Amino acid sequence: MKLDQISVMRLAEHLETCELQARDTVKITDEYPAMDWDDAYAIQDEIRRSKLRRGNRLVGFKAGLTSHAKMKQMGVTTPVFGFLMDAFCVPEGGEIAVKSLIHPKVEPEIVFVTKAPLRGPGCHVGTVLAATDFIMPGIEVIDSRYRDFKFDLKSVIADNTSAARFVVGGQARPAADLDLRTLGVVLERNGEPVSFGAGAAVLGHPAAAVAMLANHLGARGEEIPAGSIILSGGITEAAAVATGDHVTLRIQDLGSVSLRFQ
Ligand code: OOG
Ligand code: MG
Repeated sequence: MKLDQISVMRLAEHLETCELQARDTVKITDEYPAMDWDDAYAIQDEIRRSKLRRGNRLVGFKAGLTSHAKMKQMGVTTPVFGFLMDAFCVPEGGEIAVKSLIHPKVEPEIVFVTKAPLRGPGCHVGTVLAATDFIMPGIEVIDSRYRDFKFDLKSVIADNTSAARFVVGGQARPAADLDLRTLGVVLERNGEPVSFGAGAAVLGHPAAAVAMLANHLGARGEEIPAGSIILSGGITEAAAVATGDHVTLRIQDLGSVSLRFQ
């Protein structure tokens, strides 16, 4: 750690205030270029604690920057991990007020729901599939608190990996019934397809992203509890949305899920 506890607390409060007030900020590494990975996750942990203190419930986790499309779009090379609160969850077909966010984008995700705890190190695709209750389609709404969505990895980790809202829906199916690598994915905005992909875009197999997440948490003494929702990462690059937009994600064999922006 390069930052003292006071700076960690101050940065966490700053980023969460930007989130809650829908205001952007410069990336925090501009002010603290020496901060390291542990500092970045310590800031994210502090934001998580603050939300828990306010009565939010932890419902799961997310992996991000797990596909080449996303890594290329954001100019980074390694996955990042964040947390999901009940307050981020939008009902299927629900509405999101664009004004409550800074510059939202949507991305298609394969969602895992666990039935047994997963604790790294040593998790792999097999252990993840064995602990998975079912798979669902999900749309993640990301909203970086950084100006113009420009950041480096440490800044985006501190900012809970741009997590803002998510919706899951469609059909829930056991992982054993599906080949997650070849599942076709279509994201539509206002009835027009905007991006296409397949599950293998996420680290060759989306369960590999969940295994990385479990190993990351395990290294920090945490596990993925049974009953967690896990977003395995955007399959294609994220698409910007504006007031009036309607977004639908269709995943082969898993139906569709949608959201509206007003
Ligand atoms: C970081 C979050 C990335 C994903 O699925 O790749 C993410 C960002 O792009 O702002 O959630
Ligand atoms: Mg995502």
